[in-house]
Amino acid sequence: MREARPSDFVVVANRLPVDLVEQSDDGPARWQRSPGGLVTALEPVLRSVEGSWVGWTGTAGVALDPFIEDGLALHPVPLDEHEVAEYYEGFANSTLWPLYHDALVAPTFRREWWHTYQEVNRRFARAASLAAAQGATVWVHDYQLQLVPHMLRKLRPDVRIGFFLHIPFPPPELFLQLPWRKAIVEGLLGADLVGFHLPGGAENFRYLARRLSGPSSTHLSAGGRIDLGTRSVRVGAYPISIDSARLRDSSAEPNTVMRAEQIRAELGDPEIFLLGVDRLDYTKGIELRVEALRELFVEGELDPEKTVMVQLATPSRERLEAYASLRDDVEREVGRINGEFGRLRGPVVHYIHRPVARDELVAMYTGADVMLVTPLRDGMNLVAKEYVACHADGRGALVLSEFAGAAAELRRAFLVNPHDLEDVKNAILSAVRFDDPGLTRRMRTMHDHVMKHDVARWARTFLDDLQTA
Ligand code: GDG
Repeated sequence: MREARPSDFVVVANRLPVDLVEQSDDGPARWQRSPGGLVTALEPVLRSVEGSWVGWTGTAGVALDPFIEDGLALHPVPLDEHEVAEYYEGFANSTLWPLYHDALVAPTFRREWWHTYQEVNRRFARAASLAAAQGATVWVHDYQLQLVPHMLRKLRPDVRIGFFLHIPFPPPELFLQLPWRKAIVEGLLGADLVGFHLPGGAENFRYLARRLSGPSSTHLSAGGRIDLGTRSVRVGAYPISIDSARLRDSSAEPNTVMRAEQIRAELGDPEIFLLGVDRLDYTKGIELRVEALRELFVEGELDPEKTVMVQLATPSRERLEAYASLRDDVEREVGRINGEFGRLRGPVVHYIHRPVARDELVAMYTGADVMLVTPLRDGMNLVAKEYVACHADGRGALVLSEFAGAAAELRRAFLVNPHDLEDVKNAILSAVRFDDPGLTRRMRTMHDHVMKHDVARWARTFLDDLQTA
């Protein structure tokens, strides 16, 4: 069995791609793979070069030596309770997350959170420097670790560093509110390549780098690179995607098709089956789609006897006040619509506040007539792409917010301004005109796009550009 020795390719992310299932004093720790898109995308690369992954286990107070799990070298970074509260729940999720999502909830600026964020980033940088072999490639992910590129470069000038941001990079007027804006920009400029989902994010970053990192030493060169004098940083847009073929194939499996039909029957065989799938987060616009549906019932535009919506709302960041109060709001709205329009045989909105198994999720995607994706701001939104991948036959329709990164690619969706309730209502009505042959054409065009632009292509493009950066 291989040991966790320095690797030529290292991924650094807040979380390891495994969850700690059980740890007792006398027995060994047991792990379960958490197969997110990132792991799937990077798995071939990680395996071909015996790569490593640096990240937190997800449990406070667990300190473990590097170990191999299912052929992957994992380097756990320990966090104690206090650090989880200040680095993760505090600076990452109560300062950066709201600030980067249009300040939908007021960001909180606290100096002690910032200090802990720096300390934890330093720990990740040190762990990455130990995991990386001479001249290795290190790919750092997301808003929790924006200082790591600079810190790692100081420790290990020999490695090649990529950074990818999974959430939007905000416009300057918002970013400039951040008391530690200069340090964050300099943190990112430690990378050789900084990637965003959209050209707009890359543009925002270039502007801020020029403004905050000193006009004398920093200027833009022709290729959109940021020239720092001694070296240059490449900046670009790399829209993330999903394992499209795998989803398409599982949606076509007989078991999935059967389960999709069964779900429909369990829902009372509605004529219209609408679906929402989100982490329960205030960026996702869950309440507004329930509100739109309620108004369509009130106005008689849709028949509650023939319409059912399922909303999966996976629990998320539950210890934060903004999330607890969002849960109250959503549950009030769901209670209200069901109070007004539900029947003894069942509600009009089935609200599920639990994670659902992957197979069950795919069956829901496959069976739903309309997918509602209405975030107020979203870096990409993989749910939109997952739904489209499950509809090779052209059935189904997607209502998609203009403010999701996915809208830049899925132009044939029913695009809506989620702040405009009438717009959302009209889009839902267009999406349920099942006799319109245009619906099939729209879905097929989007399906083809998602099949071609999958997550493997995303990873390859980023890593190729990093090699030549
Ligand atoms: C961030 C950015 C960007 C959800 N509920 C269940 C479940 N899911 C899966 C979905 C999807 C994933 O979770 C959610 O991904 P999204 O992209 O929609 O949203 P975020 O979690 O906010 O992700 C986002 C992404 O990073 C990648 O860069 O697109 O903009 O915010 O894959 O299927 N999966 C299962 N059960 C559930 O109940 N199994």
